[in-house]
Amino acid sequence: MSDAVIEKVDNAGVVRLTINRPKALNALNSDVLSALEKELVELEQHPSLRAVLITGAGEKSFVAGADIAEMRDKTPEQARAFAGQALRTIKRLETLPVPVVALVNGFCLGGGCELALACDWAVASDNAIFGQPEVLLGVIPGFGGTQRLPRRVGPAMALDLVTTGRKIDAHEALRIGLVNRVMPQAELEDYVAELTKQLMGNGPQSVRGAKQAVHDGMDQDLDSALALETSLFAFCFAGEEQTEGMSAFVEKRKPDF
Ligand code: DAK
Repeated sequence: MSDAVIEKVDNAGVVRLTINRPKALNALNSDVLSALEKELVELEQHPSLRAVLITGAGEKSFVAGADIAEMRDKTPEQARAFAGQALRTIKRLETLPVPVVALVNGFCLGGGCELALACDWAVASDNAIFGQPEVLLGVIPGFGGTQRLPRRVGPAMALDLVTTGRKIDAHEALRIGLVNRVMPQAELEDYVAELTKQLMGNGPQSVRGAKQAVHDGMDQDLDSALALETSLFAFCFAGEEQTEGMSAFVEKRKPDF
């Protein structure tokens, strides 16, 4: 395993992870997944984490999928273990307690699309291409695509994508709700910097609580989810953030979180 497959930059609690295999269009092999999981385990313990950005090295690709050459000769048992490693890693990314933003700067296919689906935000460059082309390779999505894609875009469009394997451009991805924004590639970084600034200006505990309410509530029936929201809402009143936020409003000043 090599740390060279993931670059990490920590800027005041905003951590940027870059998958760094540009020659293979940042395809996910076991080394990349192990390195990514190692970083995520560390981030779970980060004392002042505020947001995580994840992207692919270069201007051509976010992640072009799981590594096909590595997968080709796997037995069913090995395939199960590989999928298990990927699912565990992607779940760690999804359940980080802070917003996770995917900067989708090009190809976002197969396992790459499944990685982006586990992020809270996806901001795509206008040259980005999305798809779940696994059926063209004689398999189905194995990193959560058949489950997270219908939850994100609805079952009809998910079935369209996973059964045809067709690729869609960034604008169609935006239209179906797969991504939050599409930006000209030259403006992607500036937009994400602005987004990060906006997130950092909000109460850190309330941002975490809002994320937790959405994520945990989605897996529950409505009444249970509403009860969860009430608990998390009430919990906000136990800390200093709510006092500062509401006092700032009343005193007509900016809150200092
Ligand atoms: N894996 C390995 N290498 C890849 C790759 C990939 N997914 N995608 C690209 N590369 C490599 C190419 O082989 C090439 O390497 P060299 O020949 O230079 O050594 C280099 O990246 C540049 O790619 P191209 O020369 O092909 O570049 P183009 O611009 O011409 O084409 C492309 C770009 C993205 C359209 C094309 O590379 C492409 O179609 N790539 C494959 C995309 C794809 O099919 N992705 C989905 C992979 S399957 C599981 C079940 C399923 C899965 C996983 C687990 N279990 C149950 C265990 C499946 C997951 C997938 O993601």
